[in-house]
Amino acid sequence: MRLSRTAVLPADVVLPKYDRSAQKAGIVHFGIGAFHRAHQAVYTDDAMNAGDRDWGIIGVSLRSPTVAAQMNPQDGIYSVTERSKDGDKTRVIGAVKKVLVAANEPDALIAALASRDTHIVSFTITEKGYCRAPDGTLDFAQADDRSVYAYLAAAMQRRRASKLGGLTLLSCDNLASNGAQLAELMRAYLQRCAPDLVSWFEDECTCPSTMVDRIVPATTDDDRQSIAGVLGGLDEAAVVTEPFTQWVIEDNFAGRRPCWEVGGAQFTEDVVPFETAKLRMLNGAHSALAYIGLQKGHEFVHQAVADPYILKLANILMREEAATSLKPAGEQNLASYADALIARFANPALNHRLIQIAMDGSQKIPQRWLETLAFHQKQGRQCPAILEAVAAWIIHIRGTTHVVEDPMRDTFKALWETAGAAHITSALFGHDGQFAPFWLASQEDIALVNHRVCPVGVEGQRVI
Ligand code: CS2
Repeated sequence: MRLSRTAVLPADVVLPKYDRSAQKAGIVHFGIGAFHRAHQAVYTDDAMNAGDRDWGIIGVSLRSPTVAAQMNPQDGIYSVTERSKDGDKTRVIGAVKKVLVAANEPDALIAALASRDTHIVSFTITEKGYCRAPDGTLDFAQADDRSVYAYLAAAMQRRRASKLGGLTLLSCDNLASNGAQLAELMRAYLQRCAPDLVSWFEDECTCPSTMVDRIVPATTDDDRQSIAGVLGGLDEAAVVTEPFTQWVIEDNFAGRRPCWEVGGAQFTEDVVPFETAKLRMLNGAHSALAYIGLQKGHEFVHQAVADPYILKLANILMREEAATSLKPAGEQNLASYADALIARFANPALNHRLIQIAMDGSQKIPQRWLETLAFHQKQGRQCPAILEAVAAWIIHIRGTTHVVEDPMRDTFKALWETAGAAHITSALFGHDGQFAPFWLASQEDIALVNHRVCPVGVEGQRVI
């Protein structure tokens, strides 16, 4: 049996409480991976369970047909399993109506974006999906007619022509001020490719910033098998996650929005303090665990934090380096936040692969580490824990210990070949280095990182 609208499920599995087929699609979501299915789609399901209507989600994959093949034969239905030491809790989510593959069905996608029923377009397209150049501006070489910007521009054209209202563009990716960045990038795209739409976009659309948080490891075949045991049938689109979930959203919508607060979402004037704390503490520690943990032979996050040396380093990174670079909002307590993060990382039931977090480091480290380093540098302070993580990342991107998945992989390979271990740190973070716009390392920082990247061998020679 395969999970679908007509599948008969065991009585103890929690199901949607609304008539799915009667719901219009109010949301188009780009990047319908495991994270969205375990996060926003659950909040949307909660809202519809509570009686809010017409917030069905049309999921979009830009190119890959994988998720469409997993979800469409199941009528968009899938399960979320929360996993902790107390056991598993599985629930079926009905919010997703269908999945479109943009590259194969551009007209259907543009029609969905331009529909009068659609109010919100949301995104979990990962850091690289925004097509940014290293300096953060829109890179037109990447932002082609198969990027989100092109589909959005085509839909805006139609909405304006049919005198429909604007859209709320809701970025749910781990970028600093994600809404403001999206607004800036969208504006840059329109200025070049559809200048007559710029003022319509500015007047009619909004781009709230959000902080999203839930740890969602990639689903494995073992997960799918164990969940099939619970459901009595196969769920190809199953997701596994932790019990914790958080969503802080800037309250700035162009039109209607679901009552996501029933599932615990917080609406606020200013998301920045939550977003920066999450990026620098949670994600900053995550990336450090990933590169240092992999180097020390660990596979999962819970194994890395069980290593006393790495645990100590993660605590220093979060409490002494990241937290002290932040301006917390009144209700934020960064010390208890760090305690809660360590407990979440240690969840023994969640097999979160370090290699999954190690992916796309070039897109992640600016907001996770480099902003913290730059902050402390201005006060004349060094951050030894982050610098150790930087060294582990530099070793990782050489590609000799693990496969590197990163849009800058070829650049890194070439840099390693020309600079060698002795000069790679300055090639990345010294004057004219790729990452110098975010953080220009001092001679002392370079020496400290170099010491790890290029240790001194027994004969006093640098080992390269
Ligand atoms: C992780 C995040 O893969 C990664 O880079 O740091 O996906 C992290 O699990 C989420 O941001 C948690 O909310």
